[in-house]
Amino acid sequence: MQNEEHIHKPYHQVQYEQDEMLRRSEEYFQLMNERRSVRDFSDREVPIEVINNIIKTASTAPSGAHKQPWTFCVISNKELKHHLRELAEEEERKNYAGRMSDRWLKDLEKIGTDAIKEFIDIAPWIIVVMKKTFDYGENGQKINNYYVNESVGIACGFLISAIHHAGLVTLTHTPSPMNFISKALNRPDNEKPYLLLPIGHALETATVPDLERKPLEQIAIYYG
Ligand code: IYR
Repeated sequence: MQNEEHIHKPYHQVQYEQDEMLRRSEEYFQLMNERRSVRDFSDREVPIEVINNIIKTASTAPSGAHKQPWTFCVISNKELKHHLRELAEEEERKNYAGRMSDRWLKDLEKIGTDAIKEFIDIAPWIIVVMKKTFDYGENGQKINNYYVNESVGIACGFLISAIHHAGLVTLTHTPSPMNFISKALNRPDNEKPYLLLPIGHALETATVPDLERKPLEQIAIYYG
């Protein structure tokens, strides 16, 4: 649908023959299947240009009414990282010491997490993804956003795949509650913290839990 005010432009799809399509889909699966959430970070530097490209990739995600309701807070300052770590650990200590149910703690045993979040200090970059529940217009009026959780979740997926594609590692950290981040990063009241991701290189000695992914039969249903 289009009217004179909102002109559409031609779209040219990049298309492949079936065998090439199959090869590309297989190759991309193989790449993404190597992705792991990593907790053992090295402090090896990563150029800001790489981080910027990763963020630009995340912002290609579809969003409700193309509002792109996200802000990526990029942090490398050591003092600020340490401040965030201390605040995150304060909440996580309470989570592990009673706010999380026994069943939840049991489910996490195989992952081996605890309240210590050293990676926030060590990883060269922290990105905090903020969701914009609404926007402010030029005259300070509130402007609606739509499907904010879905939109920001999809953008985070793009972000994580771009990080992996660049040969870096990350971790989806959700210190809970996350309100402390808004104050620490001095963000306006229309933004709420969504996800914290340390980004960098894995330590040579890094380990990850020996987990398996569900096979296709368990995750897909086909309707002939
Ligand atoms: N936010 C806590 C606990 C935690 C929860 C889930 I669900 C995980 O998959 C991993 C951890 C933490 O970051 O330790």
